[in-house]
Amino acid sequence: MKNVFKTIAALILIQVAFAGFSTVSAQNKKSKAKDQTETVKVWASMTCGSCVAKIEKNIAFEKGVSGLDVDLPTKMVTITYKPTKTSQDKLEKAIQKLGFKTEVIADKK
Ligand code: 9UX
Repeated sequence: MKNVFKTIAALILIQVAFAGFSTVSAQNKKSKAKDQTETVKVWASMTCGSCVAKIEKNIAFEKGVSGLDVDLPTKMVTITYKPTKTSQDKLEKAIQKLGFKTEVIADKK
């Protein structure tokens, strides 16, 4: 009879452990989706170092931006962002608002 209780206790423990594991998995999936990032390349009509600084100082603090690279020779602004927080369109418009002409450059495949 004692063994029956032991078995039941063991089954309950397994059940609790599995429920906990499922919860952790679900949370991992959720946070992964939330941390998901995308990259967009935007050509911007930058002509001097101050243009670069202007973009760096402003776009880096745009909502949803997690990474930024500004290259003057190629006039390319490469932005890593969270698509849950912002969009290519919003980021391009944010650059235009600083006074630049822009063009989103599609990735070569
Ligand atoms: Mo340089 Mo750019 O004199 O927005 S700052 S051209």
